[in-house]
Amino acid sequence: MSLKQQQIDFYKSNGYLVVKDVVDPATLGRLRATIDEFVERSKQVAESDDVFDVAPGHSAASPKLRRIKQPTQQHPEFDALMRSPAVVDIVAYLLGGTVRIEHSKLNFKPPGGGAKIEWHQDWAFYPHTNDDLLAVGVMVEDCTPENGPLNVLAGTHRGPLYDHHDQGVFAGGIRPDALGDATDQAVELTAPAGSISIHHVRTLHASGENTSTSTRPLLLFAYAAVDAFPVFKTYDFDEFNSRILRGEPTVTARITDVPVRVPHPWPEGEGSIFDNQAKLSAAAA
Ligand SMILES: O=C(O)CCC(=O)C(=O)O
Repeated sequence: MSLKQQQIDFYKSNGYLVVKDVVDPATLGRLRATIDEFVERSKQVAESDDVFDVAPGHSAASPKLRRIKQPTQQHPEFDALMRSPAVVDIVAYLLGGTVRIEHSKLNFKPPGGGAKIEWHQDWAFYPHTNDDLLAVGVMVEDCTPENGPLNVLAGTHRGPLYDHHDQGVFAGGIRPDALGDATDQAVELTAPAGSISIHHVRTLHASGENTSTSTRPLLLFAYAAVDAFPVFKTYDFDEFNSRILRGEPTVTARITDVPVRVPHPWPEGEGSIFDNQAKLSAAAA
């Protein structure tokens, strides 16, 4: 799918974009069936593991699934969509032509609550030599004002990098009092199933509770330009290059004037964004 110049300009000045009708109904049907299988499987685990992030108290009788980790590595259906021209063509327009897979995740917000996500910038988790990185949110179900859609603050991709540490440890979120009334300007990214949202890696974003009666799944695909190299993180170089979808491997990093703080020291344990942010909220309360 191609993007109009107006959509590219909108993304460049606002740091986010919503595009409708990207994922066709047949693919959506298969995604939903695959997700249902994982939700069933998650009922068998007692605590978070390599595949599932579950909240404390999770059980088959009272499931509290928060995330499927790296879904593209768990099932070909997710992997095919992350590599599909329908999505990657759009990403290539916004990243300047080259595309490398960064990572994927599938977040759940169950009805009547669901884990709230505090304001944060993805850049705080994985700074690179330049900020040509973004995340695509695939709306597997409708995203409505009631079911905890992604909220963004327009234009913040060009602003400061906020402190995501709390008491000297990386906390994965910004203290709720740090943004003041700026969050009054939040834009809700709502759209029908099959749409995608796109947010720049430095755009401030968050999401609230799900007050609806059905689960909100959000499949997130993060991509980087090929010449954006991670800061203070090592990879197996062949594996790193094997994730290139557009462009050629390079050893030349493009370095631009970007603010960088490294996400260290990393908190003890799983490092789940949900648990870390919960500690942050408790500290700020
Ligand atoms: O699932 C959501 O609503 C937000 C997810 C998010 O921002 C994240 O996982 O980094």
